Amino acid sequence: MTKRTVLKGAMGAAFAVVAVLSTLSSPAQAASASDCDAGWVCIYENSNLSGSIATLAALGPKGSSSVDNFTPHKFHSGKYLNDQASSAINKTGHDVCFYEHTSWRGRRTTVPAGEWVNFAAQGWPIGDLQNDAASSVSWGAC
Ligand SMILES: [Ca+2]
Repeated sequence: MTKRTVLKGAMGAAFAVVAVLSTLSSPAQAASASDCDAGWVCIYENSNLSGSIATLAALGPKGSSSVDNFTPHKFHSGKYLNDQASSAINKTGHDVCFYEHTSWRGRRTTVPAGEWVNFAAQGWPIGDLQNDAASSVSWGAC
């Protein structure tokens, strides 16, 4: 084996290690604030903007309507959205309000324009919507 061949073999092994480490540090379905595009309100399965994301057309750049029932909607992972939302980021220019029940009823929390919130029943002024409880959303502060 020539010195050149040995070097190539060592480099190949180094690349293989890097590839494995990249896979380990990027678990499937992981997400963060940077995964939410400008112009959207993104809803996350877990707190601190982690887990799978749900993007509803009504909460996108062309959205103007509210969503009265999360039941038919899913996260990108395929998991159903209703009663599973734990955090949300608002990359639009308008406040939105999340509600505990369908048809904009129950406990509620505003996600102000340009900000993000954990749904953790923190009380006024953040709101008192609990974790894994959101079932509808409307534009405007609560
Ligand atoms: Ca959740």
